[in-house]
Amino acid sequence: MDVEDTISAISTAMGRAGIGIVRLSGPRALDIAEQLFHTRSGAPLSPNRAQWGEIRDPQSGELIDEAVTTFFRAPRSYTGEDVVELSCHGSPVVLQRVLALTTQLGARIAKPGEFTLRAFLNGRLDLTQAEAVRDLIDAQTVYQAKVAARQLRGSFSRQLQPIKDALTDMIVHLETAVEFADEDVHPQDVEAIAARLDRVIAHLSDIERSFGFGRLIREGIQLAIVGRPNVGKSSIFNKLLEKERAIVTDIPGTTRDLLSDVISLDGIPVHLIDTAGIRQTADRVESIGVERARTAIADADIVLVILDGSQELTEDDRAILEETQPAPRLIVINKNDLPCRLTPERIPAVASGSPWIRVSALTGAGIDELRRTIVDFIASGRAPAAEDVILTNARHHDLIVRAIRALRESQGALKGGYTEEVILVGMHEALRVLGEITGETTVEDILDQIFSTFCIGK
Ligand SMILES: Nc1nc2c(ncn2[C@@H]2O[C@H](COP(=O)(O)OP(=O)(O)OP(=O)(O)O)[C@@H](O)[C@H]2O)c(=O)[nH]1
Ligand SMILES: [Mg+2]
Repeated sequence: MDVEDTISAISTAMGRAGIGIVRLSGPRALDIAEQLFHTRSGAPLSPNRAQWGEIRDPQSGELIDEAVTTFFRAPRSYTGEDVVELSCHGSPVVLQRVLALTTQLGARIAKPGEFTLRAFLNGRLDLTQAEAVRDLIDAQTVYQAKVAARQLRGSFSRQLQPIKDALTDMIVHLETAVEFADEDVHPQDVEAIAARLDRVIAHLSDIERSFGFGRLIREGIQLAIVGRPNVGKSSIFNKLLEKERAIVTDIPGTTRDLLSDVISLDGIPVHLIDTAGIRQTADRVESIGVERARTAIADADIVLVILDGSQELTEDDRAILEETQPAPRLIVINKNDLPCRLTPERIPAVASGSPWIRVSALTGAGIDELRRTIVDFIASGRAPAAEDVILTNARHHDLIVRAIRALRESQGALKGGYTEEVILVGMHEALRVLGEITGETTVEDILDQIFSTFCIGK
C-alpha cells in the first residue's frame, strides 16, 4: 500500500455541472497546486481559506479555467495529509485537463476510495466510519442515509467499546491467574466471569439481530401482488406507485408478465411486483405468466392477496388463498366502492388470522392505510430495540457472529472447568475479531477489498 506519494482525482460526478472539483492529497499537493493555480492577488495559498484565481498550463501559460481553491494543511484535513481542492467549472473537458496537468506535475491518479483509505491509515476515521462514508454516498433512501450518517459519527464503534473493555478486563483477570499458577481462580470468580460473559454475549446477540432489519433498510423487500384475473392487482400496483405503470382493462388476463418497480415506504425500499391473474388457462402465453406469478409468490417477503369485494369468493380465489397460506401475507379486499358481497368472516384466511384491509383502487380509498399496514407488517418484530445500532454491513455481521461463537466456546470451557488458558482462547479471538470491525486489527487484503468498493475521488 503506497501512501507516500501524492494522489489526485476528480471528486465530483462526471458530467456537465455548475462546478467540478479536482482534489489532491499528499506531501506534494501544495507544490503541484501552486504550479497550476495562481491567486488573483498573487498571494500564496493559505490554509482553510477559499481563494479565487486562475488555472494555467504551467508550460504554455494558457488559461484553462477560473477556479476557487481551498487548501487544508496536514493533519487538519480529510485525509490527514496536505489536501488541495480546485473547484473549477463543472465541464468534463476542463476537469480532465486539470487532472492530466496534476499527473504531469507528479501526482498519481487515485484509486477508488484512496482518499478515505488515507484518512483511515492516518487515524482520521476508524474502519466503520470509512465504510459509513461509502454507505452515505451510496444511500438510495433517506433512511439509509440516516443510518450511515449515524455510523459516520462513530455510533457503532462507541457501542462496541464497552464490550471490548469488558472483554479486556476479563482477559486481564484470567491472565493474572495464569501468571500465578498456584493461585486457582476462585469459584466465585468463575461465576462472576460466567455472568459477565453472558451479558457480553447477550449484548452482541442484540446487535447481531439488528442485521435482519439492517438488511431490510439496505436491500428492501419484495412484495408480490397476486390474485385471480380482474380483481384489480394492476390497479393497486399503479396506485401504490402513484403512476399508471401497468395496463388496466376489464379483460381478465390483461397482465401477462411480471412487472416490477420500487417505492419507498418509511424509507424502506419496497420492490412491488405485479403478476398475471392466477387461473387455469389454455392460453400458452398466459399460462407462462401464471407460472411466473407462482415463482413471485415463492420469492416474495410479503404477498398481497387481492380479492374482489363485489363478488363472492370463487374457486380460483380459494385456490390462491390455499396456495399462499405458507407465505407472509396480507388480504386486500378491493372494489370497496361497489356494493359489498364479500365479508371478511367468509374468507378462510382471515378466520385463521391473516391481517386484512378494504380498499378501492378506483377511488383510492384505503390505499394510505394499505401503505401503513405494509410498513407495520415489515417492521413487526424486526424493528431494532435500540435506535442507534442497526447492523447494515455484512462484514460487520460476519465478525459479530464470529465473536459470539468464540465467546460461547469460552463460556463452555469455563463451565466445563477447563484451565484459564483454554478459556482465554475464545476471548482473545473475540477481541481480535471485534477489533477487525473498527480496523484496529485488520490485514491489508481486507482493506483492499473494502476500499475498492468506493467511488473514485473519495
Ligand atoms: N369499481 C372498481 N373497479 C375496479 C377497482 N379496481 C380495479 N377495477 C377495475 O377492474 C378491472 C380489472 O382491473 P386490473 O387492475 O386490470 O385487474 P388485474 O387483477 O390486474 O387483472 P389481470 O391483469 O387481468 O389479472 C378494470 O376494469 C378496473 O378498472 C376498484 O377498486 N373499483
Ligand atoms: Mg393486471
